[in-house]
Amino acid sequence: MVLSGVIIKGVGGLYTVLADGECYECRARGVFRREHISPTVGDRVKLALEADAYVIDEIEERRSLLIRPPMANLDTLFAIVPTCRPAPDLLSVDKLLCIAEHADISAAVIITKRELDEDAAERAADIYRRVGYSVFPVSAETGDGVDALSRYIDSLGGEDGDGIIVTAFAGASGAGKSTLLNRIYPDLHLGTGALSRKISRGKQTTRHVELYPTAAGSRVYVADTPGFSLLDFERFDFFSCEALPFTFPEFEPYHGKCRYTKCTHVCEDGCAVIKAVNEGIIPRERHNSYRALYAILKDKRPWNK
Ligand SMILES: Nc1nc2c(ncn2[C@@H]2O[C@H](COP(=O)(O)OP(=O)(O)OP(=O)(O)O)[C@@H](O)[C@H]2O)c(=O)[nH]1
Ligand SMILES: [Mg+2]
Ligand SMILES: [Zn+2]
Repeated sequence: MVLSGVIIKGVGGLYTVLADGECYECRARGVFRREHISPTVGDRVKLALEADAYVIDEIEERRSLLIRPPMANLDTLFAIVPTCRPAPDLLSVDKLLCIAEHADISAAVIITKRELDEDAAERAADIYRRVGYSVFPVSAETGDGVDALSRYIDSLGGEDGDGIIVTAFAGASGAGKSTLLNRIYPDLHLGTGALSRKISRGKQTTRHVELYPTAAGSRVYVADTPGFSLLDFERFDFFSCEALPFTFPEFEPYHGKCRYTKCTHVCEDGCAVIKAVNEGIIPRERHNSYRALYAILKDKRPWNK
């Protein structure tokens, strides 16, 4: 008998697969390891019975695969940005959004801990609203903004349809991903961490990716994921610097409008993107991230990926 399901958790070579509403703990066939394919949370898989135990027998072709957070077939990525404590690192947020855009994954932005500084939360929210993302400033402490976010997550399930919708909370360690998930879904009881007092950074409390159901009967699942640390920052899913401008949705209206056809939009005269930045249409913070990411990608070679 063959079962079809989705990997919702994988730790140490042991996978939890949700199939027909039941969870199966299983291992993967050795052939995947030999072929250097890692079964990943979000993978659609087929299970086969082998000597009384189910094993992952087949992994369906992936629509997308992210390295960080390690997830397959994401439908929506929530980029989690703290208002402060730790200070928001917009470059890594923008990098995450670019990777999602490049992989054709829809994205939304959540600004956490807004009660710590409402003005700063609004400023951060404004940047991403101007880009065109759905933005949710929230406080897990006071509950402000949490209902609107919860309704948005519910709405991702649509009216009907089958199969599960895979979403994830991703962002810096200590940004408040697990705390917020607990606030929205009190049954989860996820572990959360205090910030290191000395460096005001998260201490990587969440250690593995796991997908959780959002509500009884809902198709929408949301993953809590381990936060990034500064060390991870250099790792970048590889794509060329030529592809980078197309991962900034707010550059869209300006493609083909620069003086030079090969304009990189970094510093050229007659660049339509830079003009839009100077006119206050494109947020300057975003263009700063663009330039920094462009520099990283330009130096990147396939072999030092
Ligand atoms: N003031 C305030 N603190 C918050 C809020 N949300 C989370 N925190 C605190 O931020 C710290 C980190 O929260 P976590 O939920 O563990 O952060 P995380 O993003 O899951 O971190 P990792 O699992 O390491 O990636 C904890 O001390 C939380 O209590 C909030 O809305 N307001
Ligand atoms: Mg966590
Ligand atoms: Zn240009």
